[in-house]
Amino acid sequence: MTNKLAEINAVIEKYNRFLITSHMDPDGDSIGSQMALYYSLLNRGKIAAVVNQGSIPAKYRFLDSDNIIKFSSDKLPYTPEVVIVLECPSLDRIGFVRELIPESAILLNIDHHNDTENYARVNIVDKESSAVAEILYFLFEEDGSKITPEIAKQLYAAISSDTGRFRFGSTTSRSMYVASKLIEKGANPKEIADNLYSGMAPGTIKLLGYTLASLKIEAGGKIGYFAITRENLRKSGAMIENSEGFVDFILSINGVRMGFLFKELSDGVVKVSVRSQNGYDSAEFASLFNGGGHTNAAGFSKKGEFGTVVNNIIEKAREYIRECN
Ligand SMILES: [Mn+2]
Repeated sequence: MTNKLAEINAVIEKYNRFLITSHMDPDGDSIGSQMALYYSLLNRGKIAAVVNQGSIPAKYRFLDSDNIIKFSSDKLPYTPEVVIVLECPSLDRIGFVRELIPESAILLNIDHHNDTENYARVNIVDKESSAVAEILYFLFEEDGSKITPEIAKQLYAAISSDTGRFRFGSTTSRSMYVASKLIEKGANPKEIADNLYSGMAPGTIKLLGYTLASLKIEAGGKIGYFAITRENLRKSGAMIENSEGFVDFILSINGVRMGFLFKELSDGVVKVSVRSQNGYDSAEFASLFNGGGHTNAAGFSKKGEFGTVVNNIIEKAREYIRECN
């Protein structure tokens, strides 16, 4: 990886105008990584913008109190020479930001998904990294870029959120090493954890209650799933984006190897989050429905009547579990 890090730093050194982006509906790793890279580029005397499709979930808003990330397809005030795509397995996933990339731009891709395409001039895809933020730490270290307390905060928050508070199988001694270095450089674990995991609105807790109460267990206890219906969303008064992290409760249930959260969206689409452990592969399962992700966490969307879609997917999951045995 070190050679590629040097290659990316050489491109950054040579050019001045940058666009940073990530997958639509950015998560904690996308947001923290983009913010960290943005501040680092500024410290290196560069001009940079961050543009995403979607919005920032409430719990990550503390990472962008300066409103750096733009969610509009308006033309940039300059022509970017280099576009850095973070945390994004394919270029389709950046949505409308594609329209802001000039033909002439050099693309750089930094990711850690299982199925990332090599769509850029330089591609760093490191599946061993728990978060893109972990790769960025070594990118900054490679060329001696200063990791300010602000940058340390962003990277630490990204790693904490992508490892489910340092609990997922993706958590390695290297993730912990990087986290410890980030604390040395000014990240405050308590403050970041309070921002990420406390301060929930009452409606979010109500929605969590409805979601947990919807639990169903299948396949002799190996499959568990929750649903968020339009009805429960309305009753709770929460927004669908407040449900991030709910799915992670599913693997806390004794015996559950594969878990799902089904979200009934307003446009007849069902959004499905997949979690798995002990040899079952979430990304492989999601790929049956044109989705993707990691071994232990993946996702996809499917159009159709909510109950029918849920039943079909659970049926497929039973088959999948049988085949793995
Ligand atoms: Mn990530």
